[in-house]
Amino acid sequence: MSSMQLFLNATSPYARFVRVLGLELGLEEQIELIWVDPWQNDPALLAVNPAAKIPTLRCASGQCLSESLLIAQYLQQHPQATASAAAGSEQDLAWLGLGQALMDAAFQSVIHKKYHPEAVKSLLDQRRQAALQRLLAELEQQVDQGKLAASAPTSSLSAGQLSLFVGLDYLAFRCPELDWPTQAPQLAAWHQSLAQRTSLSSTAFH
Ligand SMILES: N[C@@H](CCC(=O)N[C@@H](CS)C(=O)NCC(=O)O)C(=O)O
Repeated sequence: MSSMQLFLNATSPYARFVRVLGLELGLEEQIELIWVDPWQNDPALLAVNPAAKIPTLRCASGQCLSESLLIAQYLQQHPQATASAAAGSEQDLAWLGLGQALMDAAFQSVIHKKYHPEAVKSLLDQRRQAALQRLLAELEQQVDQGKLAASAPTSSLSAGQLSLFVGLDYLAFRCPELDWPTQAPQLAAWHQSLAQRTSLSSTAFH
């Protein structure tokens, strides 16, 4: 029986990252998925998170956790987690930060455009676009230098690598006009090499 509940929707990069990490940690049976709409003040979500944000994780104790990176830390320390996706190296923390930054820049510009179409050319929007360009350039360089390398389908991926994959996938999903694979072809090859992994293919955005 599931001991935890993950509140999520099908389009949040933060929620998908947590869900994928749970799968990679072998916690699938422990996590019940509760689908909610965070933009509609869903009562089920408000009952576990006054900020009405996903992801939110209700632990077996009833304690409710928010913020994807904190939930990730909790899952990695879960007694039933397999050690494989455990993180904590400096490199992995750095990737987690870059993955979160990709999600933040993409999500904020998308949501801003949706709710304030008149402000699309705002200074904030320009800053997010510039950040996305620099993030892509940095990651392309990391692949070029062999820091970020394709791994065998059976080998474990770190939380940071999962976060990068999800952030890039979100960028392709919500900002197709950016065509990031053309701008960062080696990074695109790295991304493509992971796409068939079950935890990633079974959680694709829709
Ligand atoms: N920093 C948070 C971001 C979570 C977040 O912004 N989630 C969005 C969905 S992608 C949300 O629930 N938004 C609802 C709202 O802001 O009212 C995390 O890492 O979990």
